[in-house]
Amino acid sequence: MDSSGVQGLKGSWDYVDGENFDEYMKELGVGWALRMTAKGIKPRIIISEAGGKWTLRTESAIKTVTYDFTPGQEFDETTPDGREVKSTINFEGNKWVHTSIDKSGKKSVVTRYVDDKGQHMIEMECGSVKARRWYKRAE
Ligand code: A9M
Repeated sequence: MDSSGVQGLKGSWDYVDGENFDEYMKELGVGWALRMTAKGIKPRIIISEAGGKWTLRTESAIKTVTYDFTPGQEFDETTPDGREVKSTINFEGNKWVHTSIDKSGKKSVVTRYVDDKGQHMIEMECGSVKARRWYKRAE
């Protein structure tokens, strides 16, 4: 398997830490109770691909959410907080760039890549707010 670039995101990842995620969720319009819940959990992300169709699954004790996509093709996504958005994921070099627009027109961009420590880095942007979370490969 070619494990360079985006291919290297395949597999299972456990949450390590993050910065500014609460502000990002606020900007998305996520309410207080769900933000508190989200802060308290350490999700596992599982990324797989079969025949060009990719799946990202986020597992936690509270809730598990999954989406399937083909790179470059718009799909309907339900976010972990239950909003319905139109999403497109493009692979750009070693980055996975996920752009979503919700029904009120609010846009968010989530970029994923394997960083120089071998961690799965997630950079999130909504309006002027930026946040990051990073995951390590699950044993
Ligand atoms: C992302 O994948 C970017 C999208 C994050 C959307 C944030 C909405 C959070 C709502 C929380 C709902 C609480 C239920 C728990 C569901 C488990 C999924 C947890 C995702 C935080 C996240 C990377 O590491 N960001």
